[in-house]
Amino acid sequence: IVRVPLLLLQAFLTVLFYQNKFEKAKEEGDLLFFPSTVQKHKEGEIEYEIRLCPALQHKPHLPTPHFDPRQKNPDGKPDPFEPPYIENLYIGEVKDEEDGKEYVALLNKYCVIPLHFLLASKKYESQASPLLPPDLVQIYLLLLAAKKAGSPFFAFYNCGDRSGASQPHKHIQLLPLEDENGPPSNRLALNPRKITLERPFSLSSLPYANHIFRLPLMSVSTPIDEIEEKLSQAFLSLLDLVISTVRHDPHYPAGTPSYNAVLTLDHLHLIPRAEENYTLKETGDQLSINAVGFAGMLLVKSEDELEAVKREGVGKILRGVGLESIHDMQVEGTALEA
Ligand code: B4P
Repeated sequence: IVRVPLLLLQAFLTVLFYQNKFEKAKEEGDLLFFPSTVQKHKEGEIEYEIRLCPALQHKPHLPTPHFDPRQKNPDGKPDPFEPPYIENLYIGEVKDEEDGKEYVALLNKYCVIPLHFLLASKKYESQASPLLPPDLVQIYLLLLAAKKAGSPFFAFYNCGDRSGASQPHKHIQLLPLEDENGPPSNRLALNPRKITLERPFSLSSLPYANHIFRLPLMSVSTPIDEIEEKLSQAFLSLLDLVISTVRHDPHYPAGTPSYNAVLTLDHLHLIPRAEENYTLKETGDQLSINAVGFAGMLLVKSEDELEAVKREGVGKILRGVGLESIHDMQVEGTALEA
């Protein structure tokens, strides 16, 4: 079987392809690069990363769009993930072998970490709709291909109007990893090694509701059907727990819940979201938190914001935009506590 994501990724990760593409897109103004610095910040068992990116202060703020799963392009704004694509951002396309569903891979226009790219559905789908089996398979194949190419990535999906998403057209994002054990929350999830496979669990050391599934070891030679079955089972069991969690919050608005998904080759994480933004007590600044925040990587735009975040505590901020931990609520069906 020709696994297209492998070929796509190999081409993308070729230094020459990437550097040429990246530099050309930057030079011609199609890609905006925002330099940043990173600090580690330990709270309890987790070492968060806080990225300071002052240049983002000049990025135009996109208002939260309307997320209507039934309506295409609900705000009537130009859709950056519809063809014709900006040639300088276009990486290539992949097609799911079973389902025939097509995706386009694009460089992230607003780039904080080089190599950040997106996988968008070719036909319009709503960002409020869940990840479907072909979505999960294609992302996982890309993660496998990236690891094989020696440049590991993780993937994330901001689902719904409280998830930190700014575009209504379905897109999954992929970021390169500095640590092969994944972003901070994944490294924490790897710790409880005694956890049995094929059951969701939560990390009780994190102060917000989180639902995690440890994935079996799969490789580029694992049959696609098997990858699809394992990932779909993981996603559905976690989505059930997200729904149970939001049902326990009497103030949660009716309709589809918002959540963040983080996918590595080890785990799928789903985090239910109550709010998009957190208002810092000290400065009054609003922080927009997306799935990258729940992967354990926060983004701030000034030194003052950075200091305020450290004083307020990243855990408290994430709890402020997430939900109460499931452990405090005795939700039926919740599995292991790590
Ligand atoms: P969404 O799911 O809609 O929203 P987002 O990632 O939160 O991005 P947002 O646009 O709100 O970015 P923010 O200022 O908070 O994703 C939309 C994606 O499409 C984004 O990646 C966006 O850049 C991209 N995009 C928009 N128009 C595009 C176009 N025409 N062509 C291609 N891509 C387009 O944050 C700025 C950036 O930093 C975002 O990419 C964000 O994902 C990233 N980021 C957040 N936290 C980070 C962290 N801790 N470390 C590094 N990067 C981080």
